[in-house]
Amino acid sequence: STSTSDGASKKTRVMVIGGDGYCGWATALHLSKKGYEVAIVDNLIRRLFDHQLGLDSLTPISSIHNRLRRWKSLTGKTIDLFIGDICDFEFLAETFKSFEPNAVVHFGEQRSAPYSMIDRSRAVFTQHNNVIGTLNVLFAIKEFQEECHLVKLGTMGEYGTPNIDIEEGYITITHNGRTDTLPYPKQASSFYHLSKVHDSNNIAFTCKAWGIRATDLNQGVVYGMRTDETEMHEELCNRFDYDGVFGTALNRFCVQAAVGHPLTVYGKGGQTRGYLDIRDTVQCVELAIANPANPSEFRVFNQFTEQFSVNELAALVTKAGMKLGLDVKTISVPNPRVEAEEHYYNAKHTKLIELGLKPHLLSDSLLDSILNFAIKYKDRVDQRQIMPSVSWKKIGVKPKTVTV
Ligand code: NAD
Ligand code: USQ
Repeated sequence: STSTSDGASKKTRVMVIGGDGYCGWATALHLSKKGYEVAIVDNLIRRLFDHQLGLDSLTPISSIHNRLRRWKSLTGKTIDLFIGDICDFEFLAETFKSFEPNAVVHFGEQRSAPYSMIDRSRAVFTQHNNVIGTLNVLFAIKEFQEECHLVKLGTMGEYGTPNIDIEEGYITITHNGRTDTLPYPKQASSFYHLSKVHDSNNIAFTCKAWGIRATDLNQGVVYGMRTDETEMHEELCNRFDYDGVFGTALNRFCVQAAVGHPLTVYGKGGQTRGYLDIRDTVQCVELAIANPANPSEFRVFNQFTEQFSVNELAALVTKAGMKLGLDVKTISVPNPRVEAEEHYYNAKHTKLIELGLKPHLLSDSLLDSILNFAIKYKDRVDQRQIMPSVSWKKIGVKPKTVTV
């Protein structure tokens, strides 16, 4: 019952795990709009992290219940909701038996590298939550829904920053006269990024051993706020993180520029990563679902559209801010992370383009729109949350207290 065209895709049932989060919410709405039957599975723990750490989204976000009621009243479309923890196998098994998904998109993990480096208990939580959650999804597919295609959110950070080109998942190596195509070497640099490596290994093994069909989307850093669906109504508004724990590079710089905080370049600023617009996240996930992996296939796509160094992003935001009359400064913050600050970076990203991805490249008008959004909500910004507070080297076993 999975299929590629918009019309026939109406039968495809997609479970979106982590569908209350930044990428998951935008994707759930996009898939619902496209005619897929969608169910969101989420334990809302991300909203709890915000409370625990004293953080908040730049944008006010409605409860998941109000979000789904608003979606129904605007479009007539129902999105099913299962509130629970995928680490609880009984819960996950019931959602599988009740919803019978043809595809599962798995966004439901603790996704912040700094959060995973706060203290021992957060490091352990991150790896437990992410690795056990994904294992449970694999067991649920095997037991209840063996044709179901797993679309798993991984990260470009699994590869690290090697001094050779990064391939999409696999590299062909000739060694002592023999040649093989092997998983691309992994060099993750936080307990969070490592959890994704562990997931990839578990998924690859179960594809081989059980015949699971899976796509690992090694996503780069996501930026942007609006998608066609989230901008339909303020109650559908997406979250937007700018704090030092959950905020990501470009989104943070736009908020910093809007409130007159200097842009926080860590160390030398040569750290280069793949980036993509959230409108391309939703497009990529739909393409992966519409073109499923074969049984036993462990498919890996590098999901980003352009590469930038942190210094390049700071320069782009400075220029866009000046056009809006903002006085944008940059400071070099001692790097709280352990990472290469000047390095070679050239990562392949052709497989999603081959499936039909039409990228939204970073443009002046997009920067302008994020900056204007940040200006609109600037009274909600807590400037004390901007500087980084988590150090890769100082992590210890003692529970870290949140100082106010
Ligand atoms: P997010 O924190 O906004 O959303 C994650 C959602 O998953 C939250 O709503 C949370 O409550 C839920 N969740 C976490 N653990 C769960 C569990 N055990 N059971 C049920 N629900 C659970 O994160 P995001 O930015 O939307 O990222 C989504 C995925 O995409 C993550 O896997 C992340 O690693 C990946 N990713 C994100 C980015 C980015 O820049 N945001 C970049 C690359 C990859
Ligand atoms: N950085 C700065 N200043 C800042 C914030 C970040 O210089 O204010 C630097 C970091 O040191 C790093 C780079 O920018 O070198 C990216 O950092 P980030 O916080 O934007 O992204 P990262 O920690 O890598 O994590 C984010 C998401 C994660 C996802 C990952 C994709 O939170 O879920 O997996 O992006 S990737 O980077 O490709 O691994």
